[in-house]
Amino acid sequence: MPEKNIFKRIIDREIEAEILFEDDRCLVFRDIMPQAPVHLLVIPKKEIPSSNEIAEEDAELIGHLFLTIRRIAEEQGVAESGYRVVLNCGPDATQTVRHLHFHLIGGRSMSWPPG
Ligand code: DGP
Repeated sequence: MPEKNIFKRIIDREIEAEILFEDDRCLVFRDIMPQAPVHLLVIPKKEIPSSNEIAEEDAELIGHLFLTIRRIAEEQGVAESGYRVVLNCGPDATQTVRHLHFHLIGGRSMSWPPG
């Protein structure tokens, strides 16, 4: 049996995380290494390793994740001030966890381009 990745273990409550929202399709929790006052991870419960593996059948799920991001951004008070949604895919983008996730980052001003 392949080893569960860390986010699957959070979904299955095998390791702790500060969970802000959950429904049947997704989970939102605080990043353990926050880069801003608001730094959340929005993940599907479905095990999709990266954006390279998103399938046609996942289109509605991805839309649901973005609607969740919009709602959580409002709840966190960053919808007006602004926030960044980051998806790291693969080694050049420093993806470290092979479970699709969107970083929702806000609460401070940011620069562009990213490092
Ligand atoms: P990346 O794969 O580079 O897009 O980033 C993965 C993020 O996941 C990174 O910002 C740190 C976070 N992270 C890694 N392990 C854990 C964990 O066990 N708990 C939580 N809450 N976050 C984690």
